[in-house]
Amino acid sequence: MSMLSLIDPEVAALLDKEAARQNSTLEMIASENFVPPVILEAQGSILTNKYAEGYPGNRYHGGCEFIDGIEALAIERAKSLFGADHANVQPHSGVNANLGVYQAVLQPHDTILSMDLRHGGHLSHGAKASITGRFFNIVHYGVHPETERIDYDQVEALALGHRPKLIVAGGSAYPRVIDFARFREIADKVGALFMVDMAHIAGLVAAKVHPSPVPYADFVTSTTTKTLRGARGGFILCRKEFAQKIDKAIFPGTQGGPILQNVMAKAVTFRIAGTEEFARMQAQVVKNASTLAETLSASGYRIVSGGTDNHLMLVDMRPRGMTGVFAEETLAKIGIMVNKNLIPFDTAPATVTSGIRIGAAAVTTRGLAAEDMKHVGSLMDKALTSASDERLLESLRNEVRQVCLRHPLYLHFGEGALI
Ligand code: DSN
Repeated sequence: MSMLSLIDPEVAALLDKEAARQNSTLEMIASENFVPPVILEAQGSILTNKYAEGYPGNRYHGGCEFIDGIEALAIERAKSLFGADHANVQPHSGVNANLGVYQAVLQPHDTILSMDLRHGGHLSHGAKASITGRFFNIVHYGVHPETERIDYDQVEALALGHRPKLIVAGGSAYPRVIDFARFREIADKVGALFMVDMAHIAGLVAAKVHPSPVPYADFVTSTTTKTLRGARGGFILCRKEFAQKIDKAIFPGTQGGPILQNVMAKAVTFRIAGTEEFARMQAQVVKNASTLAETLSASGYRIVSGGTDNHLMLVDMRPRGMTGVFAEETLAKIGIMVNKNLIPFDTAPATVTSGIRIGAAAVTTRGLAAEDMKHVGSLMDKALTSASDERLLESLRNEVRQVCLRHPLYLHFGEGALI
């Protein structure tokens, strides 16, 4: 019997149910993944007992000699993995990392040029509902209506017209490679700073299956979750000249004490992300995503921008007469988890949407290969096509359970079982 079930059976029962849910469903929400057991161990460690405001060698609390060693390892590993001058590994999340950059180099009401959330950007890039949309003057670029790829000419025209202090690239629902060099050129033309939020693609970047933003950006922010498949938290990479400003912007600027068990798990995350097994898995993520996109496209679904270069795709459900919310709910009935998502130029409300976002990272961690993705694509299509046939849905749910049983979580981790 676990300690949790003895001390708090109510919470333990819910945790058991969540474990069963994770085990028996196919997780295809693009931002999710399954961390290696060692990350669970690190995040559940005694470091949660410690305060350590400040940075290695310069703390506001005593007793930090070992904590300093752990944070220094995380910093050095992040720098080495991504080839950066400086790393701050304390942001509690991706949003906190972005706030840290804004705090470091912007004043309230300064102009940020960033990707529209409705075209694949992120809330913390200035969406109205976010604090970032309230404190800064936000100008958005989007994708081209025909190619559905970032319209770099529009980015340039907006930059010339609005003279932003900061240009932001990256997002949470953009399936194509981003031309960081072009962004840098535009930023230089208008004297803007350039930040890339690589949270979704950080694992692909670490594995070199997506171009790195580090040589081009002044600041690169990220989470250590998603494709990087590690600790729950964020980090910032930056050029040497911004190191002090960034550190001050995180502590004391926007955060108090770091969550040290997560800082330790970040150190482990960066170590694992430098291995060949990790790189092979990331290449498989990209292959799995494109195989699924082709499978769905062959069944009459429209893949936004015609395909994917990374771990995710946006599927336009309209050619099959469906909405995003219908697709999300129907797929959940057979145990395939995706999220409804606005597609570029969507006329449906955000609560309905015309599309879904599908990611291949978590199922790849689980050990699914390209052939499995064809199978998953056909299960999806069958469910969506016959959504009112309860008996069919039940048999598809069983098929999904069988796939999950063949790839159990935390027993078999595909190639490189322990990491
Ligand atoms: N924006 C959330 C997502 O991509 O699902 C997480 O940052």
